[in-house]
Amino acid sequence: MDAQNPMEQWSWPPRYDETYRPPSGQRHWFPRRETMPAGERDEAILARIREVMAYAWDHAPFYRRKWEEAGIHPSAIRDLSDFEKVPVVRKEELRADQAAHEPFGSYLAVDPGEVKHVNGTSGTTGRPTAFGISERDWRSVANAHARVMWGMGIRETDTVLVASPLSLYWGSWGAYIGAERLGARVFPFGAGTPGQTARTVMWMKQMGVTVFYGTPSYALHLAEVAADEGVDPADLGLRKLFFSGEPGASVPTIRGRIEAAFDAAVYDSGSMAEVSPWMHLGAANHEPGVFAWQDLVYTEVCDPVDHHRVDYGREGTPVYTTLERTSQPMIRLLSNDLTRWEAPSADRGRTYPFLPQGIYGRIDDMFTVRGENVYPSAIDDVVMAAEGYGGEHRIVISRKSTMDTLAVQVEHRGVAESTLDGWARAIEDKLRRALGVGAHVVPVEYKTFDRTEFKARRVIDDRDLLRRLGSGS
Ligand code: 8LE
Repeated sequence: MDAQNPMEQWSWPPRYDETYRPPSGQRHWFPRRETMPAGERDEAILARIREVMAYAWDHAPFYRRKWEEAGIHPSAIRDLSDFEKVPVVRKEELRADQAAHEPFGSYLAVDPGEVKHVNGTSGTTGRPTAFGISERDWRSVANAHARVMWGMGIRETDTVLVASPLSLYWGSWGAYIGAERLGARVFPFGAGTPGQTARTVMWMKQMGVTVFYGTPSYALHLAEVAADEGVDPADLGLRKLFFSGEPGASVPTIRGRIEAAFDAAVYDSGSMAEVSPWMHLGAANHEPGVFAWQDLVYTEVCDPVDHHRVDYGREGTPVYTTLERTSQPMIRLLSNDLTRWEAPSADRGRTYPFLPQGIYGRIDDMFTVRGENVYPSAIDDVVMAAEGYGGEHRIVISRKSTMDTLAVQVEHRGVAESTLDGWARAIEDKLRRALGVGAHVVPVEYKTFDRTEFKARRVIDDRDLLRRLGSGS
């Protein structure tokens, strides 16, 4: 342990020794930071939050305006409960602020000349948001990601395939620079162009790829394409796959399908691009779920209405604060995702709060059918476990008179025509038990639906259509 630096390279602004790498057999990149008593770490985090807030107050007019309006000054934050009073930042606010202060918004806290990398939201509708990243932040993210990937057991001897779009998407670049910093070989194949997936399979074999990064949906699609090409995905030689971007790696059925297809270990990861290092959620030993690496991005699982932390054991929405970003610091960014958190426990090998089911959905994607809240990922979990599941499905919510109904169109493969009805009824039974509401299962032919190379969109909400036409309620 470095006596000058009791938390191992913990400073503001962040500064990392770029030559550092632990011995290969060591489990933790920074053992002290990752295993110290959570309470002690929280004290350091509180001091850091005050520094980050003071920095934002001085350098980012967006935050000063917002906090002045709320009557909050950084010096008033005396404990982590005080911090809960700091108003959350919504993505719409960032978008509006960028529109008013082109191109990076008034939450840019460095001189525009210091912005050396631009990424952005990849959404096709609405105004995109630009991420202006300084060289210092780029390096902080690389160091953080190398550290989390190290925790997944990725080593310098690995070849890491980046199999999500290498364009504006921060996810791909974050994985790239993390793997590079770790000293691994990086193979930026990307994803999303026609015919690319079959070529990926070929190149994976040739390059001896050992680690895959992408979305869970894409890994399943890749397995399907490999099989179509006559290659058993388990023979591709992968040791590990790690994911971000959508639920899946902590959804037991999806996780199990990926593990079985590739005969490799699966790790969940991810939060939001705005709070890169997004990989602040790392892996637990071969179990679903993720850690909240609080010393990188301080995560509060909050009540979605009052934005105060919920107790451990409860469900809420993550609110994120970057502790190592200087160019566009995010201070209490509201995710509107859903998760449940558990208290830190030394038994898990890292003393971070733990999210046993990962992030299981977005509040906006949750729908209510006959009074029950339903998450698409809960439906995925049931449907994908069915023997004879063909690889894709669609969830259709529609409105009959005043009642919402739920139907799931499920591809089948290898199910005898005469038994299809029973097959569908059996899935309906399982859905009823898992969701608490009935759903109508409609079997459809294998490959009816398009596969995605990025994030899946499986929900078709007919009620939206009704609303748009003005005939819904
Ligand atoms: C469940 C984290 C990153 C860069 O991979 C990403 O996807 O960031 P992006 O594009 O800003 O999208 C963030 C949203 O994707 C989150 O709010 C959440 O709804 C979803 N998401 C990302 N990672 C996960 C996830 N949902 N599990 C994940 N591991």
